Amino acid sequence: MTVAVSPARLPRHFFRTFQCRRCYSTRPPVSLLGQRYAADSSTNITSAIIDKVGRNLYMNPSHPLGILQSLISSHFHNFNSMVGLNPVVTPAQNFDDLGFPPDHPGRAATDSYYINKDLLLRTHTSAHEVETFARGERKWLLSADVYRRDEIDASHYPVFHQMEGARVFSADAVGRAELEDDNARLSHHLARSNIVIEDVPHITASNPHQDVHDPVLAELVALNLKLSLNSLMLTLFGDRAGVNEGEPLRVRWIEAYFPFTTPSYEVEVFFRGKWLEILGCGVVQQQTLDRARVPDSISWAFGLGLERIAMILFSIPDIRLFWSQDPRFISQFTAGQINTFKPYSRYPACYKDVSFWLPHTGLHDNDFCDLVRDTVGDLVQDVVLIDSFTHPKTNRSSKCYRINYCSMDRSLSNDEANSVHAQVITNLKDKFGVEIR
Ligand code: FA5
Ligand code: MG
Repeated sequence: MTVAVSPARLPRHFFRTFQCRRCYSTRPPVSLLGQRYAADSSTNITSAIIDKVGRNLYMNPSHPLGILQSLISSHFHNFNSMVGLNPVVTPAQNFDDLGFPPDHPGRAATDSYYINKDLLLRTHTSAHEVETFARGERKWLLSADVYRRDEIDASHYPVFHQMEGARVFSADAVGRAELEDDNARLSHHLARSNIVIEDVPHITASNPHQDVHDPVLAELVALNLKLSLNSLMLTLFGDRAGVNEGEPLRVRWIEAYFPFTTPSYEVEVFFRGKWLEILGCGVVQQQTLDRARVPDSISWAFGLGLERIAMILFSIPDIRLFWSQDPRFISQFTAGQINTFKPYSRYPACYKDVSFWLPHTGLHDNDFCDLVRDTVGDLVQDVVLIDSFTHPKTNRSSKCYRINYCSMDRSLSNDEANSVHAQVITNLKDKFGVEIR
């Protein structure tokens, strides 16, 4: 039931949310990589994000992300390695073409950065699968910056980097022979190495092959995917001083689900007492190849997170450091070398809490985090929701977040932390109409 309420009867916080300047004024266009895009009511990209677009950290040969990108490219030396694709994509490229259902949470404004209703920053490198297959690439890698609205802590940053890889085989006797040869070669190489692999069956009722595929061929492709990635894990982590401390490398395969692959898997690596998710992968849904007009073929694909792997390999403790321009960070790395990062100092954490009554429309954690990031940049180390309740009588909801302000490269005075915190509170009131408690 919809009840018409005259504005005069609305509570003050409700009124403010809907009459804020951002909602009714014409929004300024968004400038990105020399292009201007019209903004609309879907626009939620912030200036903190716009500043990061075009930095291309992974293309710098002496940045840890660039060093890792080159190492992976040379492991897959006969794959065509692509870089530099524009991060602005359509929802069709990022979601529809890959079979994401219309109600998938990844599409929501709370999870993705929209430039306007027709364009967003890619949330994964898979957004370029169809166009790359359509160009006729059969063995390819694609490295790029990707963007997601997310929580704030040491392993989450709204911009990170992925590498997509894929290999296409012809779905006939020639493809089958190529697979059998390659699988034998890779198995032989892995059998001689110090690696412990926890596997899952390639194909199960809960992780099925596609009806259009010959089950024997699908099994060979899934095996080739697993062997290719186990071999990459060996190149990256095997026998590397300090990573395994003399223990064999442990890799674990897990059944997964992606709308654009089946069967699908995730790979985890055991590192310093914890299993870390490194990548997602699977046998490409035939509709992707059909859409790219690649007939009579079958393919595997993977997408890996460069920061996650680089944090392990270089012992980088905080994901913000990848963006640091401090010479004490940058000067520690050399093209072609993996060395252990030596932290130059630790600066004291400075915790500030903010408690408020939520606006009538609610407030998503990602909206809160994005506002903090946009207001204070990399001065925020992490944000934790420490309290949340609904008043039993008034039914109003309240949240309390604890923000840890801590710079990566200098000591922050309490006055400075107070002043940035005050700015966060002002912006919170202006943008979302919350009532501070
Ligand atoms: C994907 O993005 C899929 N496109 C991967 C894929 C490609 C599957 C091709 C099948 C075929 P996922 O959201 O799990 O999947 O991300 C892949 C990897 O990116 C993760 O394993 C992780 O290493 C990295 N990653 C994901 N979110 C973050 C984040 N917020 N910060 C840093 N790294 C992240
Ligand atoms: Mg995942």
